[in-house]
Amino acid sequence: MKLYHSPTSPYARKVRVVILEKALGGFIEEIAVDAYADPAVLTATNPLGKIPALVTDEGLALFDSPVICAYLDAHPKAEGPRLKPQSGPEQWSVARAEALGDGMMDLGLALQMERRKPEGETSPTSARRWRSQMTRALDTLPETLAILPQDVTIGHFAIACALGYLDLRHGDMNWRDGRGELAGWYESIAARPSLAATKPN
Ligand SMILES: N[C@@H](CCC(=O)N[C@@H](CS)C(=O)NCC(=O)O)C(=O)O
Repeated sequence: MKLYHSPTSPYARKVRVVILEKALGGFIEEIAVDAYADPAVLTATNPLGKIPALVTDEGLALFDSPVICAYLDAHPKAEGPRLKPQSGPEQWSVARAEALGDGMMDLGLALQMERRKPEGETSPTSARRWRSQMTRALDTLPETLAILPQDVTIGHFAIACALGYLDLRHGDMNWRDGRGELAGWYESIAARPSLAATKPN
């Protein structure tokens, strides 16, 4: 398999965490690309031109990190317990947590892209709205985490990768302020080898 990624993409980090958690590293070649330069190898794989994108051994190109994570979680060579529960109420609390983490990545990325825009093309109104959506999402994380299963899931990892992206790009948001419990949770999950090995710098 081949994974197109970038070391700073939070979505790609989530996939790389799953690869490590499921001991699939030996079966996947990780290829770093700059998605914003539209390299032919990426656009031929993902017409949307986004990373992460995975090419399976059968030659099927998969994209959108939740799809890739689900594929890897169910891979016949994957080790360890499923990161996406397949039934019961946990199936939906985990799916919801992954969607929330991914949505926070979307907001963080939109804010970062906004910064790169030339003067005159930015929208302070949109940026304000994205920041307030991010604050609201951060404030609901304790209750989101409280209904997740005890064992780690893709929901835990999506949220951890979203918080890691805030540390990387949006330190000025000071997300830990007034959120001691969440900061403590993050500190402990960030120490897992899969998250430590994929920490962007
Ligand atoms: N929903 C997608 C989002 C992927 C995404 O937006 N990746 C960014 C990098 S962090 C990208 O490739 N952007 C390139 C572009 O939008 O042109 C996922 O979960 O994989």
